[in-house]
Amino acid sequence: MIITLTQESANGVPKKLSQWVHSVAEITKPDTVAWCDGSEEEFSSLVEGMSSAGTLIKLNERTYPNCYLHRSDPNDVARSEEATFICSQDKDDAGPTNNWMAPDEAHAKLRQLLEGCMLRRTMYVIPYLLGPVNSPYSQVGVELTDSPYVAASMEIMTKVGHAALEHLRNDEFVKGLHSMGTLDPRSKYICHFPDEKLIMSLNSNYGGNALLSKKCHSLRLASVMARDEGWLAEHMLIIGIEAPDGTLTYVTGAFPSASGKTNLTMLKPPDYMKRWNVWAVSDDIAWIHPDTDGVFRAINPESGFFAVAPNTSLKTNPRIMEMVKSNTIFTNVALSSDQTPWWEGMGEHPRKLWDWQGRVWTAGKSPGSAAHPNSRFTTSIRQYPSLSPEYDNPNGVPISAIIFGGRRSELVPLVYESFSWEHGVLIGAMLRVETTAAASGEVGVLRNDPMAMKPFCGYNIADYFNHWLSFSSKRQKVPRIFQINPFRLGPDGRFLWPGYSHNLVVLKWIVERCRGRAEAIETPIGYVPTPASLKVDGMNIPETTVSELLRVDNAAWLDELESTMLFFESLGEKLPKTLQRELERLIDRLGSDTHN
Ligand code: GTP
Ligand code: SPV
Ligand code: MN
Repeated sequence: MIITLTQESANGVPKKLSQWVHSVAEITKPDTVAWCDGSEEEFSSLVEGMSSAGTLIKLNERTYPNCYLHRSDPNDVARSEEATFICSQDKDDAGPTNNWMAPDEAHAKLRQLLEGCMLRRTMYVIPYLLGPVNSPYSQVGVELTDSPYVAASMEIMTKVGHAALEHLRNDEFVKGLHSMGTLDPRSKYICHFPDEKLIMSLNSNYGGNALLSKKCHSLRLASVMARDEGWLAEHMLIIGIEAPDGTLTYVTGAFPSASGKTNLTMLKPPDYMKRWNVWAVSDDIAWIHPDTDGVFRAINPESGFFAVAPNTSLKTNPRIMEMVKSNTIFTNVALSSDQTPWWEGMGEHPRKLWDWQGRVWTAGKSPGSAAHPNSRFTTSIRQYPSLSPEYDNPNGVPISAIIFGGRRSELVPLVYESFSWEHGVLIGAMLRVETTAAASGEVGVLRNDPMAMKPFCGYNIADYFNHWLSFSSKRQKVPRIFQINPFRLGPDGRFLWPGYSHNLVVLKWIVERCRGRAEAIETPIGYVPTPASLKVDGMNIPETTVSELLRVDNAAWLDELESTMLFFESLGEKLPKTLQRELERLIDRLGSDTHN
């Protein structure tokens, strides 16, 4: 239940927190201050309030019980990288891949916009815990927001209320202040103050800009803490892969936004691999700490999914379809006349359909897609049928492999393994992939997105590479590093690899490499599977397609490395020498290889 701040409810709340809440309320001037406890009653009252206000549409209670549709402002549908700032004291700490604003300037600018921005609104106080209860790796944040959509979403995405306040007794907390403001895109700011552990986000109500626990806290601020404290905060999925003999291999995967993390996490084995399974730990973020034995242990800071809807279907991902059938908030999907959600790639479209902006939509006639390409669903991780029993383990899961990936219609083979940790760090650092609809801007343009962290690293990316290199096989049991690419296109413009559930074939090869069992060919770029080692009985794919998917084109790689060199040059003096040396070695290997 939402309770207005009284002396009683403030009991048990550290003074530091209540003082901050009061000081913000004095500036933003909400009608009411409501402390959220994360209960079901509270969630119901939030969604009922939005339904009466018309900002949420209740879906068909019979087919989609407790599900809702939210339509956002048409100009507020994706992350806004151009409005995202790192406000470190020193500009160089933000580095060449981030926007920077001086902290004083940012405070002054935002202070003006905050004045009275919550007039006639409720300010929700959302204490949230990231990570398992009683884990040394977990963290607390508090988000203040005037958006009931954000409050309800936070209750799905994090552990709100008691668990957070308990953890807060002996820990610091990250402060997040969010206001929808006027949603004026010209005054949109998502500002991060690493020195103050503070986030301020104004004039957007979109997930990645407004759910401050997610990219702002768990990645941008956490990456700075991770650098200072010797761990990693990464844009990575975490899964446990179960082999037929019952052994579990945990791997993480860093792929840029809208590039397959959720789908790999929720993979249902194809019929020909029924004795394998994939257990989900995280679909978007991993906090990885080397333990005292040097083992990399990963936790999921989040408790829910905020994931891409289009192209999810019973064919591509039945486990997701099952999961989103109840207790889910959909954002910017299309709606049929029987109040069920619909999106492109789900299957045949219903006869009558409203698009994501609520306009009647007719296939072949209406412009654009019915669902927004970045339409999403928000669902609790507890709803997921193949959730790893280790999801809540306070010590995390031990990681054997790290996979880098992303959309590359050419060049990058289906899968290969690095020669060493340092070579693997180079593979991550030179990740160059096609942009997607998850961020505003053009789609399908190649850009450097090192470790899938270009939009999320809260400090200088060259220092970040150095931080990765500070882990080494001499001191830690570092995971093996792989790159995958299920997005290679054939001459007809179609995907060469069927992807989705079939990606388990690739995961199987990775697991078997970790267990010293799978064969590989040494190529200049790394270890590539022999076609035989990738073959799984029952998978129907022509041998010629497999050879094409595994082909390494030396000349094309040399071209690619030209652009890597330019990217590395743009990072200036701080670029680690080790990385430069690894790049030169790769160029030498490609130049002296006569096979291709
Ligand atoms: P964020 O939530 O933005 O970080 O994205 P993500 O990396 O979790 O991406 P997600 O799994 O949601 O996939 C994004 C889009 O790619 C969806 O439309 C998927 O259906 C599609 N997709 C995922 N895996 C595959 C695959 O193996 N092959 C193909 N062709 N498409 C895929
Ligand atoms: C991404 O863009 O990588 C996402 C969605 O996971 S958001 O939380 O909006 O950033
Ligand atoms: Mn993401």
